[in-house]
Amino acid sequence: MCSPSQDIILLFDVDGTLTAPRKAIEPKMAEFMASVRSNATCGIVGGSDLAKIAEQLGGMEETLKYPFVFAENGLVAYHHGQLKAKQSIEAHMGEKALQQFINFSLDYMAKLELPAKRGTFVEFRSGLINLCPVGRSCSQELRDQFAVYDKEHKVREKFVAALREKFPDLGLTFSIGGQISIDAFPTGWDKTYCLQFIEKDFKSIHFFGDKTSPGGNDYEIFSDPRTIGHTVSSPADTRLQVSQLLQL
Ligand code: M1P
Repeated sequence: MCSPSQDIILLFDVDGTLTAPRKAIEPKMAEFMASVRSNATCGIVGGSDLAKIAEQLGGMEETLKYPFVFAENGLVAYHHGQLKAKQSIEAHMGEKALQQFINFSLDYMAKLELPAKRGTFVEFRSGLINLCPVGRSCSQELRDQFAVYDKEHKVREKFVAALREKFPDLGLTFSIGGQISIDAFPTGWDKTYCLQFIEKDFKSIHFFGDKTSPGGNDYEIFSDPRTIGHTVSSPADTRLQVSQLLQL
């Protein structure tokens, strides 16, 4: 095995880039990524927490084979399996503002009529708050159903508009990154947050993601001047574009 080049680093989003949304990585893709890791330094930049990223990437051991794992956009950052930094939205916002925000969100979601609702409408993470109108404990079938319903009825877009109107001064950014939820986090705590951990050590930083248009959770890092952004349409497309880049 040759050692990976230290000149470039390849950063990968998870959902829609390495895996289908919220699904586990396919064996063929996992095998491909192992060969990519032996040719270039690689990192993962996901909106989810580490446990969920690991669930999708074949377990914790497999996930920590990536030298850099940036969970929650890098607000929880690992280098060679060691926790390097962790941000707290709780400390940043303070209890009062947090409760106003959570109470408003729960009230807004309580008034929504949807094809189905389950549980866990607010998931509090270290660096962000995830709001989920259908409830995170929904089945895969209800997840897919909500995604279709949301495309037509713009449930999340309207929710974000209401949040922006209600809380213009909280300094929060809202991102519709996945299929069923909204991530809310302090402005600047998007995926570009992770770049501070690597920008001095690599000549070029390539980023591969599928939600690279404005409003998508890959947009900021994709368009950041410190990265070379690649828009992919699926894990198969990621394979193709990475193979071309590294001439594998
Ligand atoms: O793709 C990243 C997103 O994945 C999940 O989104 P959803 O459950 O809506 O499909 C969440 O973990 C979200 O926080 C994350 O940004």
